[in-house]
Amino acid sequence: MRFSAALIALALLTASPSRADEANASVGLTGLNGQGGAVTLDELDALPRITISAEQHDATHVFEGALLTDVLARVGAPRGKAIHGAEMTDVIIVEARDGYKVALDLAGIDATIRKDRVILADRMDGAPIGPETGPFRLVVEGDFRPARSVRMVKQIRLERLH
Ligand SMILES: Nc1nc2c(c(=O)[nH]1)N[C@H]1C(S)=C(S)[C@@H](COP(=O)(O)O)O[C@H]1N2
Ligand SMILES: [Mo]
Repeated sequence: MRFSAALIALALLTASPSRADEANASVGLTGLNGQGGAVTLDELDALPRITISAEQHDATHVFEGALLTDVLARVGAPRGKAIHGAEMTDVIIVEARDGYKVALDLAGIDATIRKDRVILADRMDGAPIGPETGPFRLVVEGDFRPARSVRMVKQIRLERLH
């Protein structure tokens, strides 16, 4: 009896992460030289905040977060004028908890090269994205179809192709 009550309590806890768990939620980061890092919800909140309107199944949603460029700076990713030559084959692999993966080119997310912005979002329509499809979601401004809008982002890795 006691054991099954404990099991039920455990199941409930697992199904609904507490606020504290969510605040500690993070995305793992890996730089070009394999250096590791992470960004938590609090750290993402402290970066310059960007708002993007994006189509999601015929509805327009407002996503808020930080530039992927600013997030990747935490693991030393090249940006701006530093992106040239060898950096032109640097790719970003964004991986989700369900195994979904999307690759982007580093040059393609840089504000000195392209107008459309790419953010790591933690809020949608004024509220946290939440644990089911978030707490982190990739948003690529200007995309017609949200196939690159990775839900449940778990890890972001940089790699140089050669
Ligand atoms: N983690 C994860 N993110 C994902 C997908 C997925 O299967 N897993 N599908 C993508 C595709 S193909 C689309 S069209 C959109 C759909 O997002 P929505 O369900 O919020 O409308 O999510 C994208 N992000
Ligand atoms: Mo899709």
